[in-house]
Amino acid sequence: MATMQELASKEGSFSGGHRMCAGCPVPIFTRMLSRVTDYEVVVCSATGCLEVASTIFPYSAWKVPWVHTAFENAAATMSGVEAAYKVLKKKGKTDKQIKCVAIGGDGGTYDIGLQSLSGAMERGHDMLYICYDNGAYMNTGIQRSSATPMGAATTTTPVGKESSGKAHLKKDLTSIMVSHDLDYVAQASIHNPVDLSKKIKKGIELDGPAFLNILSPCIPGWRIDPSSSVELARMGVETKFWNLFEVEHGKYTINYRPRKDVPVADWILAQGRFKHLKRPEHKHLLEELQSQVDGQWARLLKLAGE
Ligand SMILES: Cc1ncc(C[n+]2csc(CCOP(=O)(O)OP(=O)(O)O)c2C)c(N)n1
Ligand code: SF4
Ligand SMILES: [Mg+2]
Repeated sequence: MATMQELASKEGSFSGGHRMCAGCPVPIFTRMLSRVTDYEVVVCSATGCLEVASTIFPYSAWKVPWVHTAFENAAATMSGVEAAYKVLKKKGKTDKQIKCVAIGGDGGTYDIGLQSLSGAMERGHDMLYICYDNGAYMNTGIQRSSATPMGAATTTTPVGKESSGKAHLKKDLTSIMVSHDLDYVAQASIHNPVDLSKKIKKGIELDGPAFLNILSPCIPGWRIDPSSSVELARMGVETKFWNLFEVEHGKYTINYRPRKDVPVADWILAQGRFKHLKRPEHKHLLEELQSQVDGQWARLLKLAGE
């Protein structure tokens, strides 16, 4: 694997001048796609912030071939691209070395695109599917998704007399993808470019289906300062809310172990979407979130055979 300096000197797959919010961390990984590999990549994005803000007609921030698809079917669209490439290769009509990458937000992946993703992975298409998980339907005004953490305020889980934010637990999509017995499943975070770039490279270059779930803080959705997105991703990992691991045909490897036990409340209370949890009547929610995080880490250690 090249050093970060070497990677940074290669042409990125994504340019500046896009219209993501200032401080949005999504371009950190979209730039890497062409840098981590010598394959040519074809990218497809489901509707969501990335698609809307990177391809406002007649402009495009993409420097690689890119396909727009509907909200619910990025994986199905990329299945077609991959199948067409295979046929062209078989017929000798191309000698290019191409790899396929489909990208969706959490709404487009955990929720509406899940059947499309599951089908493409089960059929074994040679593609990397990347979910950037910012924990809500951000592009349409911050509605809750099944990836929204419990207790978060969104426009469809507002905080008031009757509600303390989202009442349900975050879906564990990464485990659902592991149960597809894929060649590669991993969790990464935008604050750790070394780990992130290795995982993107692995997922792109292996010959088979791969899934990567990336924690991506959102400035308006998390109600945070534009300068803090990388720090909040780091805190998400340090508090074990979001663990960095990879799974190859069921074999788990933990890629990062926080050195200290940092309470999940430190991460939660640094975000405006959870500010109501500072009130004493919501103490039990913080305790519940901590016990979920503890249980999640204990389960991961067990799965990794420790
Ligand atoms: C079938 C359908 N329903 C609803 C929409 C409206 N829509 C477009 S993007 C979006 C939210 C996307 O959320 P997510 O996938 O999490 O990406 P983010 O905006 O957070 O980047 C919604 C609801 C749509 N385009 N198509
Ligand atoms: S709303 Fe959130 S995910 Fe969308 S561009 Fe802004 S910071 Fe990025
Ligand atoms: Mg989202």
